[in-house]
Amino acid sequence: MTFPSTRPIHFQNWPSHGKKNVEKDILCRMEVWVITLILTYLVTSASSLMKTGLGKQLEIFSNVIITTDVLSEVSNTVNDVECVSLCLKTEACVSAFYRPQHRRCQLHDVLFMSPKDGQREIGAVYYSLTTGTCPPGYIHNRPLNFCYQLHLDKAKYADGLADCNSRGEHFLVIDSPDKQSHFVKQVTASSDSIKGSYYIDGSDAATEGQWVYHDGQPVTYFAWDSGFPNNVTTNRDYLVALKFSEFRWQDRESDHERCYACEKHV
Ligand SMILES: [Ca+2]
Repeated sequence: MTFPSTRPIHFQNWPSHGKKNVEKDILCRMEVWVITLILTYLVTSASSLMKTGLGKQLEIFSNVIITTDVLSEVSNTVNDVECVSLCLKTEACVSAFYRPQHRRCQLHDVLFMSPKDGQREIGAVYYSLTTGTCPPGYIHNRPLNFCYQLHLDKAKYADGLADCNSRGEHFLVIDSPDKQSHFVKQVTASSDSIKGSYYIDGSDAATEGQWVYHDGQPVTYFAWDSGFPNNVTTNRDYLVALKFSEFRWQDRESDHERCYACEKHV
């Protein structure tokens, strides 16, 4: 799934240093000095934010608020720029709602994908955090440092993988219990993403029973569903996180159309 309409926070709209004339009156001098200090602070803050990441507004969520999977809420937030900055400073934060009516910033550790899951709230805006090489619409789990995107348009294994490869990506590697827990939380956070099973990285097509990642390295962590793998048909050689098993893994065929997750190198 991609977000068709996004727009960045416009830091360039911030006021610039305009007063160059030295005022005769000492009060005016102080005023200029104070304004300069404030502007310097604001520009420095914006610059540091732009160096490390920023937010993209997901306009399909405009005037919508979702109150599940809340990491934290911060009151007396001045604007959406400050809200995105707070998200950036909070390592587990992936996305943020800014609620101007309440001057509140709401941080989340998942990226929501279904605006219909929310409630209507005039003025609410939603931002996906963008960090370095992890673009908007992707999920950057900074504590575990991996970046990926869920694709809800179902495809056969080869077609989904080709789509990932077209961007220099591969199917999502889930090589630890923490990654599996995060993946399940992300997938189940939205009513659209929970509807499908997902192809993830890992296959034993080359040698039955020897599971390897896309780069040939052996798979060392498995989140098998009970009774799996069973290889009941000869081509059950691909890892699938199954929706009916709380996204535990099964060995499955490659010819079924499923959702898939692509991981981008960070
Ligand atoms: Ca197999």
